[in-house]
Amino acid sequence: MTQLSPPPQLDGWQHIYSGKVRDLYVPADGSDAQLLVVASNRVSAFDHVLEPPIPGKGALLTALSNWWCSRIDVPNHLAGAGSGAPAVPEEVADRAMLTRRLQMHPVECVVRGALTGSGFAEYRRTGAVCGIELPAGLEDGDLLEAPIYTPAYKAPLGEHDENISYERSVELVGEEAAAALRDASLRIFAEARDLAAARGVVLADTKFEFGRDPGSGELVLADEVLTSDSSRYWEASAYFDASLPRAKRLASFDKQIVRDWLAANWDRRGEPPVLPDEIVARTRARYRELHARLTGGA
Ligand code: Q0Q
Repeated sequence: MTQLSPPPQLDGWQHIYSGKVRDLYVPADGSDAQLLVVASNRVSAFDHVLEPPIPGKGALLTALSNWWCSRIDVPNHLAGAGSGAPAVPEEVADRAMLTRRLQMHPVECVVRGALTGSGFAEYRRTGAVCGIELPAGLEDGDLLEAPIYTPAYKAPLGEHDENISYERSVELVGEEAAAALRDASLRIFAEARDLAAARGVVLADTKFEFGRDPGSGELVLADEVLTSDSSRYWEASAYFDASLPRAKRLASFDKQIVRDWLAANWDRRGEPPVLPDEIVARTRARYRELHARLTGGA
């Protein structure tokens, strides 16, 4: 595994955890009502964090998540100024989310409007995804007749998340919460898909995470919302151009450029090679384009 560089010390905050691409802090004064989630510029693929970072990635994904939160009609975890939390340090202000601290549900709420990636792989093996039987003959990237909810169990640190059936999610979080997670996920997905479509972008799939407000018990949307790290977006003009080869139709607004380059230049043994400047620049441009397309450049 690539060694992670130590996360920055932030005035007023204490670092508690680092994922592959984000760092998590709590108020240094010991209060537990808020969290600071800081998106880094790191990029990961095939379970490795790569070098070098992608300049601007953390800020672009944070801006995109904030933008979606402002457009989607569901309670979210973002905490305004005046929440009583320490100030957000200036050096991370454009890539930090100040949030209320929730009790997180251990279920990743994946919604698929199209069949690709791990969902397509499972379908090819079994004809179903997370226990949902699908019609025969679907090909990689095909839109589904209606989006499907395909939850995954959030495995403990270092283990892989595991696709689960809806029934298994009921065992994990209870009947009422499981239904609420599913219904909210499908509703938000439909709202976001329609908004993206109006801007020439296909939202293929996404992963939501929800928590419970410890005070009110309300279900709250958490984590990054509809970013290109948590979602697959395709260019609609290419997707619907049947004359293009499938790989071009599914050209995505995420780290696919990085994945393709690594797949062609690394045997997946040992440490991955350093990304060339050109791959970094193209990946960066792709993140910027998605942000501009969806938000109108705001
Ligand atoms: C929470 N994470 C993510 C993570 C590694 C972030 C726990 N509002 C919240 C949130 C959020 N967001 C979390 N917990 C309680 N309340 C988010 C997945 C993982 C680094 C940063 N883990």
